Order: sequence, then structure tokens, then C-alpha cells
Amino acid sequence: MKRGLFLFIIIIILAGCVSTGKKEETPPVVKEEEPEEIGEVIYSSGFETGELEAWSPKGTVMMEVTDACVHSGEYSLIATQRNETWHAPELVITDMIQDNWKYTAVVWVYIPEENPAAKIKLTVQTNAGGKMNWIEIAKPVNTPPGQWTEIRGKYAHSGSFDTVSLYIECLDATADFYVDDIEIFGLGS
Ligand SMILES: [Ca+2]
Repeated sequence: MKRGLFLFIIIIILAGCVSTGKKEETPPVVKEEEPEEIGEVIYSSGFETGELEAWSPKGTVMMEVTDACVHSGEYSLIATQRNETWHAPELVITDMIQDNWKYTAVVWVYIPEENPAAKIKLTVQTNAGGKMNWIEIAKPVNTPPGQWTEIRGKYAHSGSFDTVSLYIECLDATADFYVDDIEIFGLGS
């Protein structure tokens, strides 16, 4: 019995050495991927205060915090009663951003079930002494009804402006949509 056990242990040790040797000979193939830039979170909201917080209506849009449909937590924002594509929830980001920094904005949106799919995009508007400029930071993303869809945009901030704002534009001028879990990351210069 003892001899048998001894041999068994030897076999296990040898097997371990062989398998270790094998692993060293054939390192796993690592697929090279572009590392995703995460950066520091400079703004984050999922409307969990139950308030609209810093979001304001751009043009004609009714905005409410609701618990009817959420991406996470208990609340989201719903935008209704729109009649132009740019009628949208808007966030002023002037004091959050720095010159020559790059940013990523992530927003989750939802078109109610029974509605047609709609395209949603992110726009940054700058205002310097009344001179406006609009930058499409996320191209229109097809948003099917009844599922949360991520919209992700990149913005490089450069210049001096009186105000800079981010808004969520829906190319279906009258579509209602929910918004939740907005995050803005600062990636540095
Ligand atoms: Ca939420």
C-alpha cells in the first residue's frame, strides 16, 4: 500500500512537471486589442435622486423622472412631447471640462415598446459670444424599441466658450425616449 501510494505521488509530481513544461512551451496566444480608454469619471447620473438634477429641456420637450422603465436603479428620465429632432434633454458641461482634454460620453436610451425604432445621437453645442457651433460626438445609433441601447461619443474640447452643453438628439422628431446611466469620462490631454 505504502509503495503504491509513493509511486502514485511520484507519478502525480512528474505529471505536474510535464504539464508545467508544456505550458511554458506554448504560451497562450494573446489577441492584441486596442486598450479601451476609460479615464476618470467627471459626471455620472442615473437619476437616482428622483430629480432631473442638472438636466434641462432644450426646445419643446417634457422631461420627467420616472420609475416606469430603468436601465439600472429605480429611476430614469423620460422625454416626451417633442416636435423637432433637437428637442432634447440637455446638460451644461462648461464647468466640468478643460481645454485640450478629450472626453467620452456614455448614455443609455430606450424607445418604448410598440413604437418604431429611432436613431439617437449625442451632440455638443458650444457658444462663444453668441456664436454657436454644433459637434456630432456620437453618430446616430439605431435604437430598436423595447431594449436599452448604449450611445457612446467622443469629444475633444478646445477653445474658450461661454457655455458648452451636451444633448441627446433623436432623429424621429416626435419620438418619446427614456435616458439613464449617463457617464462622462475625462481622458486627459
Ligand atoms: Ca437609473
